[in-house]
Amino acid sequence: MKKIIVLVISLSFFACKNEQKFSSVEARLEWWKDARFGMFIHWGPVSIKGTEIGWSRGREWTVEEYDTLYKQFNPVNFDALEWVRVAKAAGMKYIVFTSKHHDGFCMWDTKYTDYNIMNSPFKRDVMKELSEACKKEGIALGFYHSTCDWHHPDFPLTSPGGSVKRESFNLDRYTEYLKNQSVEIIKNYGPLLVMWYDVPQQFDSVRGQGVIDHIRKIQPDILVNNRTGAKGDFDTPEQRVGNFQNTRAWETCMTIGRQWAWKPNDEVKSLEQCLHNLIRSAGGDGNLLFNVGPKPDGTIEPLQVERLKEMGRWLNKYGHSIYGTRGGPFKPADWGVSTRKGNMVYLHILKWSGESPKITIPDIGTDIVKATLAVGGEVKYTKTGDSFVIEFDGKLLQPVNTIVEIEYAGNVMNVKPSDVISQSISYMKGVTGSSNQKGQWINHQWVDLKAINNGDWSGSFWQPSDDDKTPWIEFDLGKPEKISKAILYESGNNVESFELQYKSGNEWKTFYKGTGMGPRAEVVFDPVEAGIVRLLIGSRRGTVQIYEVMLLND
Ligand code: FHN
Repeated sequence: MKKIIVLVISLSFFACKNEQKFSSVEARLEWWKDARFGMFIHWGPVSIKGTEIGWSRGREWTVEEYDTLYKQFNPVNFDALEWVRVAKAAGMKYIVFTSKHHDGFCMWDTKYTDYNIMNSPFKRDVMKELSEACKKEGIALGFYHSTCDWHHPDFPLTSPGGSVKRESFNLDRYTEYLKNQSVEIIKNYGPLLVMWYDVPQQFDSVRGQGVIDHIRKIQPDILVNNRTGAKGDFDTPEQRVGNFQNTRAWETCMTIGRQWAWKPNDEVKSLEQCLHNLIRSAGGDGNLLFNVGPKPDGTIEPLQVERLKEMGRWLNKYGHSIYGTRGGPFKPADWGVSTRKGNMVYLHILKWSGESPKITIPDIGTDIVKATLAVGGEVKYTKTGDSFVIEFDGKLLQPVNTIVEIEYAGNVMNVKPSDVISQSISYMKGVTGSSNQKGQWINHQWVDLKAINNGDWSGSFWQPSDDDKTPWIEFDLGKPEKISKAILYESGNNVESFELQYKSGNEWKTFYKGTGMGPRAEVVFDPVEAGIVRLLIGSRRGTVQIYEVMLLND
């Protein structure tokens, strides 16, 4: 009964709030943080071709071919209400739609250029219809509006990718154009949750802040992200879950498939990957803006709709541990994350290797009153020194996420976030490698050396360069540690042989030889005590991509 009342209040809280004016940016930011989960929509005439929006201009297609696609754009099955209802069914509280991407095409009835949807065969203002549908369904709305514009004659850079400098341009006049259209959008379809700018080529912080100050004259409480050239209100990690940060707001933006705009047969993330990205974002004190790319006829891929509805069904049951929470008080570990609200802390156990979970959490200075599993079932908690050990029967572990609900005697919202012990000794420890030192996106996935031990075993990965003859990655455990098991997560199955070695003096001693790795290789070996351990890749049948290496003492 209590949960239903909470659900009704929260739904009405989110519903009535989205159109209202907030007393300040801070107040609207608190609403946005409570919402935690939004839908990103990348759409435009390029969806006819199924190639990437903006970037395929002057790459897969000539500028002429790309810029005339709108003459064929006629998404007759477009139904704004259907989109909004899919977002709602997914448990999303807001939508951010591409009003204009880097290709400069405008998806609304703008008076500032003819290069807009009203001059396509479709002749309908999809942003007007989306705004009405959001108001009807109580979903907040914002727009993605590209800061750069490779189509506009006044913007200094053009395609491909802004890599070509125009002979003549006028950045100040272009900035006026950007400001004018931003105001037009807010006046036409607002009040809005956010203006989500992107790729601020040529825009420094002064010019960017000028845009923010200008639109705040029209809507003082509007949120603006960090991609105008200026700092804005929140950070935007892309295609990876942001690190724990509760001193400044952040929102991970990520594709449910691989590409931002529609791509035929685009690979859709598993339900586990989708929910883990949301839960890990919330545990890091951030939001998730999850992207769909509608088809050229205006519908969203059925598989993506189904996946989103599956997320919504999970949130119907466990949304209280996400919505209205803040990250912590325990920082992310390799077994999962924590969220908090009032005097409640939710431990989200996303992965546990071994039998029954045994998790040590610091004493946070207020007593534990009760600890239970969200699915029901006893949780034992034992005070040991300045910590509590949380234990329950491994049979109660749930697929995707097992939530331990801890009720404390006092409010826990101002407790300083603290690290907790991870299962893996190598988690977040110092790493060096033979190649792929710096972070980059490969095929829309975040590829970074540090991805090898960041607790993300299905999103970001380490990829040694193909010309690297003997790829290795080395973990500095900080001090000698006893290890007897390793779990290795590979994307695909290209590793044919590998060795685990530890440093003894100036020598490397092999303590395990593997023949193949694959999605999850759990290997045990005679315990070794070591401070420096490395994974050496031997023969391989193609590009090596490794999500995670866990070193454990089981
Ligand atoms: O280039 C864009 C890309 O197409 C997409 O819009 C993402 C979304 O955040 N942002 C840029 C890449 O950083």
